[in-house]
Amino acid sequence: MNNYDMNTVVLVIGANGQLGSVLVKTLQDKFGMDNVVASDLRTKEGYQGIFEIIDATNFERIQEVVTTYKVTQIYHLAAILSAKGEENPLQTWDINMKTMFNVFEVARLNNIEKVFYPSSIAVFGDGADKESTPNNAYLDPATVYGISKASGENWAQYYFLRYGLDVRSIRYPGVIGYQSLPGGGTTDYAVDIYHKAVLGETFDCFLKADSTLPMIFMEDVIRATIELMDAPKEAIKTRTSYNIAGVSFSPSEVTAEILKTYPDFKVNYTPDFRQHIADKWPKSIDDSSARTEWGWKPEYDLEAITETMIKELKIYYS
Ligand code: AKB
Repeated sequence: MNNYDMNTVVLVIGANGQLGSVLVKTLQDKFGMDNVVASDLRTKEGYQGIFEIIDATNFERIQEVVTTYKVTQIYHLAAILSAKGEENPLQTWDINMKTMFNVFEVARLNNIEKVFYPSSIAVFGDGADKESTPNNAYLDPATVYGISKASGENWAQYYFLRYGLDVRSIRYPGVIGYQSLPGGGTTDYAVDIYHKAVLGETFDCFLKADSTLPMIFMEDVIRATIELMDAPKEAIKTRTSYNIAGVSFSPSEVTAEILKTYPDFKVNYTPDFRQHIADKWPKSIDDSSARTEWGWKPEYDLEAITETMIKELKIYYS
């Protein structure tokens, strides 16, 4: 059952990104084309629906779009991710925090009904157990992206406790989808590897063969996001961010799965600085809070992900 009314108007900031581009379509199906405003730094060729250019470091611009469209919910997906963020740490901090504060402040001042603020497994560091990392593990992130997300989670909780702003958040694992490409993350290899396999090319992996990380399929992560946003307010007991688990695997495990379809597929391993980032992150996630509080349950395992990725990318490249 959906607990929104006919006046729901959703603004998605960062709509051209890996997740944003898929989420926008889901939101359009749910709320109607006229009730979803997609936004990013640049327009997207062939985009269907309402699109506004927003640089989320500009408070007035977000305010303007919120007022013009009478926005009631905001999904703030724009951020500089773990690997890209390390190129210029101070700039990454500035952008990730400024955009977050702008969204939270516009939401507070305009009585926005709900805000979605994604966090990441990047909030974890050496202080957290690597296996079945619990929701309330100690957070000592080792990347500026992780630090910005750990701070953002606390600010989300602050805005809820202090102002009653209904901010909801999920710690995303690496997202795998055929619909869009990731950019600037440490988990990006897990999408790229499928493209190379389908194209018949050798894959150069920037992580070690046995570097296990938590991942999730696009369909699952979109459903998780919508389910969290649809959950009754009283059910949301965790106001920092929720762990969600999809599936955990290493480059060698996904390669083994791909080899079932492409027996000649070759992978070279040349770990770079992203290996150091991956080494600090969990291998698997305990998502019992999300399961208990709003009924989260993943559907795609590695076999199902691989089957779908190969099937869809074959169509895409044919
Ligand atoms: C990244 O690799 O930086 C992201 C993430 C796990 O948040 N995909």
